[in-house]
Amino acid sequence: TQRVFSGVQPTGNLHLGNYLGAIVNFVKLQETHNCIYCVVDLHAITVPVTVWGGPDELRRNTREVTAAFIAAGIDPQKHIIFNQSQVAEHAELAWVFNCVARLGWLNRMTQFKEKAGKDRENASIGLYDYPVLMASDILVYRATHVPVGEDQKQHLELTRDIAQKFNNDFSASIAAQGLGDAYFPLPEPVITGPATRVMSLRDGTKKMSKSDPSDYSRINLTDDADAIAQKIRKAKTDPEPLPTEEKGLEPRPEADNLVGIFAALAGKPKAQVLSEFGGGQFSAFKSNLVDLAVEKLSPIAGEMKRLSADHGYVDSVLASGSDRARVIAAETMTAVKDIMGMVRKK
Ligand code: AQP
Repeated sequence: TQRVFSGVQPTGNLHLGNYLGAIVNFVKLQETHNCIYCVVDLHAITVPVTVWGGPDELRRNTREVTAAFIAAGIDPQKHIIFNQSQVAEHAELAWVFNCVARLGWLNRMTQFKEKAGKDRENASIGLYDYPVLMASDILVYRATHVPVGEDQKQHLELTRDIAQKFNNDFSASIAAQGLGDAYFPLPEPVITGPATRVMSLRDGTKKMSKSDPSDYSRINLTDDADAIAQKIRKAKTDPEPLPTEEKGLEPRPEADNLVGIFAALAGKPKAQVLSEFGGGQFSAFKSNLVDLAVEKLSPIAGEMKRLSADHGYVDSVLASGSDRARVIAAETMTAVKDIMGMVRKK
């Protein structure tokens, strides 16, 4: 059976990159798969508390991401929406995987290098271990498909390496338990669509990011129509007209980004967007993009606002999702303990 898992951190400023790179695909996959979508609060706390904001912010942001999932169209009754800290098995399996993953593998992770920056001695151990916790998020549900943005590709490869090493190290025991040749699947990243890596509106070479100090660098999912319009109008471009062919976007990161955003919001390929707007000026293209973005994003912003204020409802979605997630996760932990030879009450 195919199962989808993915997560989003409750670290504030949920933006168009999170939406087009990940959440849009979460919504699509629920038509064909059983899906588990997680607000990864244990991941959020890997950065300094001054950055994740402390308890009030964490509560607010957890409810906001949950609201975004529902507002974007994920059905919390058919699928599971929950927050990571309510299912203890994520952290438990992460410990086991800490003993499977190799230091050399983690030393290659580029996100750690970027997020730790120059002051690496001062980074939390959790930040370093982030990809191992992510592997356990996915594998505790034995998920087969993981919709993510391009930036998470390397972490998915590590997840597969961990799954494979566990399967190899314990292959005899897995077989002896009657679990076949391999216990964990090797999960596939689902990185699709014209906007798998949305770039900053101020600099086409930088990823659109929650932590960029300039609010003009990103479109937040909570932005109103005026904010969306202003940010798109001010978005950096070059002076040339839009190219007529996709090839022409290659040396022009800002143009490529805006065309990719348009294509993703309109649900058409970039080539089709260029066949409409190629040869024209950015001003005309941008005003069409404003209309499209407002049409697609305003209803989500409105619904997010309404839902994130309704703590009773949002918290009950998370509680019910956690209860359902925990059943699956507990089965996996039991099997892992049996496979590894950890004695338990039967
Ligand atoms: N710019 C992006 N384009 C496409 N996809 C993106 N994702 C993030 N940024 C982009 C995808 O969104 C999902 C949730 O990501 P996260 O909660 O881990 O957020 P993040 O990657 O920490 O977000 P930022 O904005 O990049 O935060 P900072 O500023 O802390 O670095 C993931 O699937 C991710 O790929």
